[in-house]
Amino acid sequence: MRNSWFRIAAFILLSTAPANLYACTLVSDDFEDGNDAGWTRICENGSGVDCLFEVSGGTYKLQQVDVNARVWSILDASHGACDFVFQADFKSNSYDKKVIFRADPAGPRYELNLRANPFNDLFLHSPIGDLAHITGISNTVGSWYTIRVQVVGSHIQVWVDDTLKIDLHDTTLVSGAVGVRAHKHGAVCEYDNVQFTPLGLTAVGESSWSYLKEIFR
Ligand SMILES: [Ca+2]
Repeated sequence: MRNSWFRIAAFILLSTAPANLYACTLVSDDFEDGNDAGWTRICENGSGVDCLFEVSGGTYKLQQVDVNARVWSILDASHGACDFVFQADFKSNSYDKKVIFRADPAGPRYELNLRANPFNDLFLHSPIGDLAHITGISNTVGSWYTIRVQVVGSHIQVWVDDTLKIDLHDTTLVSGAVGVRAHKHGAVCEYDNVQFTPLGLTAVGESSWSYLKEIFR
């Protein structure tokens, strides 16, 4: 009987595993190859000329050219419902610096915005409103900062330069891609050293697969 329950549990695990196992893969991009292959450019509320995407000098640059356009780009390999760590370096010639996660190309997404002096704050937006507003994070226009997001189920944690700034739970969005997003008309937001690491079953490793395969013997 005990073995039967193990088989049932393993069957459930394997039945639900593929979305997590194959939808997400480990990706890093330092843009030294001069292109944004592996990314999907999105110019919401605009046509191609209303948003600017450019890889030059080893960084990824996005600009909202038209006042009504929303410019963002999502990392193709991060599609799907998975837990992950997403890290990027970013800077802007204005005060807004954004990354997004659990993003649907149709629009809904979480957005993180690290705003430079005089604001010196960090916002976490969801489609239904602001989830967090952290003040006192000193940062300046034109300087690089590192932002890291870890999402496990409903648990969202955000670090700025290795300091934990946001730690909360939210269930508004349960899946979607990670990405970068320029904000503020005319401003250029610049990205580098993007790393996406899926967590969960993919990160557990071969030992767990050996265990599951052993159950089915
Ligand atoms: Ca680079």
